[in-house]
Amino acid sequence: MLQKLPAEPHKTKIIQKLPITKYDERLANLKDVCYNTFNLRSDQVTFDLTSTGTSAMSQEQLSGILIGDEAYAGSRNFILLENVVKSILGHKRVIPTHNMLGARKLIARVLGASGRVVLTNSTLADNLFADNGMQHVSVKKNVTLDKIDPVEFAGSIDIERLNGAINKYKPEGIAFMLIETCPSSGHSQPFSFKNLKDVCRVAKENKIITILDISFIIENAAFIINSEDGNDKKSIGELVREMVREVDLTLMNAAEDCRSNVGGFVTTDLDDLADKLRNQVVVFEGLHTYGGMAGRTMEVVARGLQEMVDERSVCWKWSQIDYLCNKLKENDVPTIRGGNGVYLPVKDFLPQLGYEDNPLFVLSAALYLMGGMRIAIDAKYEELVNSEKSKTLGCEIPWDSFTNQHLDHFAQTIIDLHRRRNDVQGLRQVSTGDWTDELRFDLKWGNKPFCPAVSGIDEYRFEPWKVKAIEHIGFTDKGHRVKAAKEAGYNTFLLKSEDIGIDALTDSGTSAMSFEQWSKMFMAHETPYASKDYEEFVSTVQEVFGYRYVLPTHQGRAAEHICSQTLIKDGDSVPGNMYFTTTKLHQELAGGQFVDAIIDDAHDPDSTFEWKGNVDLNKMQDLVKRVGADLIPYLSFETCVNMAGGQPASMDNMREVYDFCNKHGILVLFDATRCAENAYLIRKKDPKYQNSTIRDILKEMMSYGDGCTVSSKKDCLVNICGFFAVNDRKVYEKAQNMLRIYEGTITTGGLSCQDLAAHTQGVHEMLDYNYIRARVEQTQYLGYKLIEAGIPIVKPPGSHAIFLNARKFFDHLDQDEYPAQVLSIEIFIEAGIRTMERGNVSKGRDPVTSKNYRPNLELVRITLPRRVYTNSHMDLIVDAIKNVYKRRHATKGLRFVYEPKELRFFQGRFEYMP
Ligand code: P61
Repeated sequence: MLQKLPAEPHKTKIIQKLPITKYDERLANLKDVCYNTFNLRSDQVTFDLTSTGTSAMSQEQLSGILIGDEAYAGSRNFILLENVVKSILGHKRVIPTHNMLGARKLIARVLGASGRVVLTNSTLADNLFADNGMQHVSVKKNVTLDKIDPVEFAGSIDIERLNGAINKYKPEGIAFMLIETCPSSGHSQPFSFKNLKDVCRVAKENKIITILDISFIIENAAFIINSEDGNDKKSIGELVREMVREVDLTLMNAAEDCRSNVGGFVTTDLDDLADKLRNQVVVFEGLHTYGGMAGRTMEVVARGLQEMVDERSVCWKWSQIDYLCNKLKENDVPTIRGGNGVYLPVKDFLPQLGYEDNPLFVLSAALYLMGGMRIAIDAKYEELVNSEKSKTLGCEIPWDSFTNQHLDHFAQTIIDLHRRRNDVQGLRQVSTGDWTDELRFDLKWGNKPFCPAVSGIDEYRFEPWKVKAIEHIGFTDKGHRVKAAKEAGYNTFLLKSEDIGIDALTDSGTSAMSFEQWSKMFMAHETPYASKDYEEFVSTVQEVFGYRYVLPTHQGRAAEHICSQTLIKDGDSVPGNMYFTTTKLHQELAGGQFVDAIIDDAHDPDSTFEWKGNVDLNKMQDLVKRVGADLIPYLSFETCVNMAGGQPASMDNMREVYDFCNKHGILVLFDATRCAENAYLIRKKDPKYQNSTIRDILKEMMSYGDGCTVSSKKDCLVNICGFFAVNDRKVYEKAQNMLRIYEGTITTGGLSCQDLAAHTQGVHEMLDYNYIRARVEQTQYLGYKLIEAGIPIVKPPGSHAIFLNARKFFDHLDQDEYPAQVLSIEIFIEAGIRTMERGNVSKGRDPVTSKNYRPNLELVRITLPRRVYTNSHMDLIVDAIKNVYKRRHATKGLRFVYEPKELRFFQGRFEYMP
């Protein structure tokens, strides 16, 4: 049996922004294309629900794009494809083609002949075969729509019909037999393995060539493993080979299960046939070693073929379709579960519409109008209406590109439409055409709305991006993790990333970049000197942050080094709203002393004050009184304070603090590392800003300061980079010198131009309201779920991380038994989730007394990378912590077995107390 997975067995590597539209725009778009969704432009469509060429690739596959050997003959990519076909499918010969039609064309030329028939389980005639004079004869088992679900193996061939057809047309009159895996013309229903064997036996007896269309072999195999007796112990890989062994040839649309955007091939062990097919390739496709595919496409296809039998990714697609299907069924929506998605029976869905109302097109247009989804209808019209395909509309789910939040949106749209189905009116055809893409419609009743607007449907609650590339994540069993934890000395910093499932150690440099960022990187011109990329970097930061002078640095601490050395002199005091390790260190290295000026609430994990990042003006006043404003070069004002739990400061506080500092000649320098998150929380919590853009809020925030340091590895959505920006020319000039000495040229800060280009795009993306909402709300989602489960956390939930209160969690442990360290390792052992200790271990020992500092906050930080994990992963984290909480009193403390003097949390090793 395939295992049900609660969350993706991968993380997101690259995202692409989804075009998001409003009801009125969609209505206008529909009118423009005469209600035929095929003709909507991709930038008008939020969700293209076709699996063809739309799946996310693995990062290994994607990198294949750069490994194309574009040799005309005998390329390395082709050799790889041959080898992978041998190992995955078991066939020794492969004939590459530009896509599925290319493969069918070769077959038609080699095996077809005018007047012969094609016996098949497809109900839709193949236009290419028809064009070559062949007749389509469906011998599929007859199963009525209401009987398909659960698993009737309705894609099987009816042996009696098959024998009847062979008798009628005689083996000589039959070109070949084509068996499609989960045919889309039959609601993506599988055939059984037994049926495949029976059919191939009959074909062999009659000397009829058998061809298996393996475009959806994984879905078909998954059905067999899950529902056909005697197959539940097989792996997907085994079954795929066994299925292929039954037939003479396979043909593949590589834009489906291979998860390429394009490409195809034919495989066989029959040398004669292979040679004939190769001879046709040169006529129609290209050369026999590339077949009309770019070398890079062959690489992507080969890697995709190799990966397609990966059990966990199959389990995830299976779980996702079950998830969507169950949601619909629970809400009484007529639904058929297909291998490749869910299929909506049109008659049951819109019973009031007759054939002349074009209900299939109505349903497609209505789903676009209601939820921005496109399920285009792409066929020869005459053939379509005579096939089973016209009876359902298939919402195909591509591999890995949508999250369960997207699926929730699909379900909600379909459910809402179904509830209001009686208000939906028909479409009348206003132009004829042979092909569905040519058809045009108008409303049947011109004055009545086509289908109702649903209030709230435009309030999107899903990630405003789709997944373009994924990275597989380590999955291990508990036994393995117990061993790994021991080997790592019970320190999460010492764990290997391959042992980690969900890595919530940090949000620093761990973001998924967008395709747009990658494309900007590729367009950069490398130089250590002045460049366009540098100029754009500077002008974007100037425009967004509002400061006059900008210096790129390789990351945050480099900016802090320069800023501190430029502004602080020996004996200065530097107030800040809570310390951060690197910030404080650089202040001290420059001769300053850090003074905590955050409000007291920030130190109380149970205070639910919503601006726990605020600076306490009384503390500032006291400091000025105590040391004098002359010895305070600047206030370091952090946005969404990391160590306080990702807590924001209010706009009012920023304004008041700036006024105060101005009066005393003290500069305000923001640590604007998490400034977009702070801006979002201002918009959310302060009614004065609820209609403002993130860009405007951020600009106003920064106007209450004289400059900033930023680690761009957080909000700016890059894996590396930082900057220092100021208004004062003298400070800038001094800082430039530091940059030249310590970092790189003044125009790169030691970065590549690619990094600068990715940053420019990242800054624009962080200001996108839909993005930043999804980002912060994911953290909030995790926080409130934990609170609901009674888990003690720092309240209120912040922006980038949730902090568990380990002291309360393990109330039976003394702080010198390092409860936060215990909790972080227990969460790893429970579910492979990596978090960070922020308590007694991190704080260290008092050098005078040698005693642990025993800080007030004994916390574990669960930090969420941006755009990387989904809410399904969040649910997994919650479940894991709940389990650790249940057994908390049986959990023992830790003690050091190796304790470094400096920053002991990084390298320290522990053992459990006896
Ligand atoms: C983090 F355990 N933060 O949160 P750099 N300012 C602020 C930060 O959060 C920050 C930096 C400056 C990290 C990485 C980290 O002891 C640690 O680009 C508000 O990392 O140089 C970094 O920016 C420094 C984690 C840093 C640590 C130091 O995970």
